[in-house]
Amino acid sequence: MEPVQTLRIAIQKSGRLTEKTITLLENIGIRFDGYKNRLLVKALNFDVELLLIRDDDIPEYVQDGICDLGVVGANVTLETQADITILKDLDFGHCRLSIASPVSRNINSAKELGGRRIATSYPVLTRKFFDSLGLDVHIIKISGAVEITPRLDVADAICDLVSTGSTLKTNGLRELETILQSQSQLIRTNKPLPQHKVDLIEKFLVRIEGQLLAEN
Ligand code: PRT
Ligand code: ZN
Repeated sequence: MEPVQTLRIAIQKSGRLTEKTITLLENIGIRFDGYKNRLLVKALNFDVELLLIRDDDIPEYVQDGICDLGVVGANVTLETQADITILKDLDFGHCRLSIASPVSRNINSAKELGGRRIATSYPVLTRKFFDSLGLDVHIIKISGAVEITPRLDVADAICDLVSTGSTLKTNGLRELETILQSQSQLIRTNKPLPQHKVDLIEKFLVRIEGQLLAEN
């Protein structure tokens, strides 16, 4: 089979990172002719294409070399434990992964949660954090609406992403501890790439660095 030569970049199909990612790529000079409701989009002016997928799948697609580059939150890359290289922090999609518990429960520290039930979409990172405290907890993996689980008595505390903190507040939860600071990153496959892709990635990196400097 002929090797694929077009530089393929995995980005989030539809979510918080999508628009900012497209804007960044356009700001460094890559032109696209519409990307909504499409899975694979070719650039008009470079030998580049975008694969639009769920953010959770991006690190593994890059790890496996299905895509050469990806734009995804550090929270997702670390949770999937993918073997990739981080090329650049992109300074958007900032958030933190935090432990929170109901205000009504009078828990003041994550250290008080040994033996308790913790609901999260980030079981790997949550387990690592409690292991580092030497605490055993029951981790309940939930894919969405984690913040409601203490009220339903499904969990005693949660580990979830926070940006403004208003979701926690609305749900009567108090942030106890941040276990990870996250932002979007440009990641690269560790699989060997042909020289023209290496050169193109280098060129884009220089432009991204210039763009980030200009924004700050
Ligand atoms: O469909 P797909 O799987 O691609 O999308 P998704 O629903 O998994 O992800 P999406 O689009 O919600 O988020 C994509 C990425 O944005 C995350 O992986 C983070 O890297 C980043 N990000 C930045 C956030 C937030 N800020 C954020 N606030 N992701 C989620 N949230 C949620 C959080 O889970 C909680 O429900 O927003 C709520 C808290 O927000 P505040 O402002 O009330 O604190
Ligand atoms: Zn997701």
